[in-house]
Amino acid sequence: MDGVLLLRPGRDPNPPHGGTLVNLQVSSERAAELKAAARDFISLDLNPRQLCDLEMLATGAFSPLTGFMGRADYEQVCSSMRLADGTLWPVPVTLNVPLATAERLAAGQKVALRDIEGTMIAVLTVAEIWRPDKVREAEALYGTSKPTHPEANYLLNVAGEACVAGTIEVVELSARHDFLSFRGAPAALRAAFQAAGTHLVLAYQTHKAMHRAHVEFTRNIARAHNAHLLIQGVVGKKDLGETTHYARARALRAVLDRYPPDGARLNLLDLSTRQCGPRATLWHAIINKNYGCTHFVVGHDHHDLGEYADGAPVYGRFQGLELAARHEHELGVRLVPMRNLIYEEDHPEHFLVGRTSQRHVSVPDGHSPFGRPERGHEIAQWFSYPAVLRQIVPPRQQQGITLFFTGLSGSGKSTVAQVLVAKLMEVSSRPVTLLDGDVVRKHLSSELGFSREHRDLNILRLGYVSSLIASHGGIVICAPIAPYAQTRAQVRGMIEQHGIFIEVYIATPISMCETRDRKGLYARARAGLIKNFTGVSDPYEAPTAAEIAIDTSNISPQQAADDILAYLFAGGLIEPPADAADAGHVAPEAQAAPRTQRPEAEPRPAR
Ligand code: PPS
Repeated sequence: MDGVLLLRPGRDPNPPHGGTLVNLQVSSERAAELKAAARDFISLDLNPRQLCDLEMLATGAFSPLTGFMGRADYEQVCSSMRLADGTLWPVPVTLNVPLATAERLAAGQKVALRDIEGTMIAVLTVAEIWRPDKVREAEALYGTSKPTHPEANYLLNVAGEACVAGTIEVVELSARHDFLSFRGAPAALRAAFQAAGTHLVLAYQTHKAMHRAHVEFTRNIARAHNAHLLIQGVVGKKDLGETTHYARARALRAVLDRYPPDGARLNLLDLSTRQCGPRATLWHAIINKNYGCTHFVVGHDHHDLGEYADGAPVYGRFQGLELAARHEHELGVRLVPMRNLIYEEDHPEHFLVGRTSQRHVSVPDGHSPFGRPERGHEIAQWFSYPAVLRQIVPPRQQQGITLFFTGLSGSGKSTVAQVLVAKLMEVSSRPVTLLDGDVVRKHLSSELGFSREHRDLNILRLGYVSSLIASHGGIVICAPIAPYAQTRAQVRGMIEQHGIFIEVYIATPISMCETRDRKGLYARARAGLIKNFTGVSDPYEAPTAAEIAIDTSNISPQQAADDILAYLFAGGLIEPPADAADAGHVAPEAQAAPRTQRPEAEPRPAR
């Protein structure tokens, strides 16, 4: 690690991995030729991960790879972190497809690789179709083949069973519309460094925001090495409509003025990381080398996953650094280990290495000792910058909220939801969307019936629409029966990535629902005229840990809506208007403690 690299100013001080920067993009004439011929090609729609990989291959960020791997490279990479020709390369980059797709392909055939919108990105001329040993790959890469590791789970349960390899001709890279000034391909960045006479470049790669300690560390270490800093913000593998990366990119952009003029540059990296701990460290060092970096910052838990649910660490501390350090000479990149930093009250602007203090900041981890900033814990100003926090922790009142009602037919879901919409509109100017069960079935799920499969599909559609609204800071009220606990949990998972999820169990007993029977459905169900009727001839799994539970047997819909409103006020999720009580906008009881099960609503990162 401390070995000195021989860098000769004037020449290329750090050639790409394998010696040549790969460029798979073809001339405009060839692109036109391929587009014209594409009508007869079989198409493969790539998922977000595959699109990221293709872009990295296309621009040379994965040099010396010139395409998705064939079996020979794959096997060597799994067993010894080397390509078949012996070049150091730790991570398989394969194009996995379902067996049924592989069976339609043959060597020599041309395949159109398309993005989510159907645009042809590249043409692959098939050379090899082969089957990977996914269990062996998972063990080699992740140290486990258990699905508790999310990447092992993806590999074993989502990725296709066959792989396709061959020559790739890139016709047109996926269009980008955001942060264009922070998106440079390796060749462009190399040229920019060369034009500026920058021979030493220190890469700091992160998929999180940078706080004061990260900035202090990188600024000092870049100065100590007399190097320019390249902040590589990983924003790859996002789903359509996903907005998290905007907040992350804005947060990274917000620290740029903390560096000397021309001392640091931000680049957004569409890399689909693999969370493979030690191998990821080595891989990222290679990728950054391809971007022209001579130095690479490595944390003790570089791109780690933390712990499994039982508390066992996924990877050992420092393993990545140790692995990369063993190959440092061959890599030709100087590794710069991160250190834990100290905050000293006497020096509020500085984090000094190697001293003791109560306020100890673990830089690689980067989270506040007071809790994860993304979770909305109060953050001390010494930990981060207001401009950064504004991006990743917006005020609770601006975070998207989904109120997910569940309950039997006739329990009062729709009525309470309608009253709640009216009350929310009275007190807040935030947009409120009501997705009632009946209405959703009419417009979104008109072809669905009431089998378990169809009910689940219906609820997942509802969850998807809600997650989109929540990701833009809206308030959504859903009011389906949603009888299955597992499906409700799945929807919670989808939405909590984007905002706050509050389950509202309308716990009115079936006897009361049946007495009301406004639609006459229970009578018909009892008479056997409606099959699979929830509560009568189909199950309803009552929530056991809903944030709010309300039995409408003995309270009015207005009181029920006030209870929910009170929950939102108590959690600081909605700001009560200053004049609310005086002007009679909010019933006085709505300002009192709500009759709820879990009064503490957990704030979520906003996007
Ligand atoms: S689910 O299970 O969440 O997909 O159901 P949901 O979309 O909320 O639709 C429930 C409304 O459909 C009417 N309906 C039935 N409900 C339950 N079981 C059966 N078999 C059934 N057939 C029709 C009923 O009017 C429900 O509306 P609400 O407002 O709940 O009474």
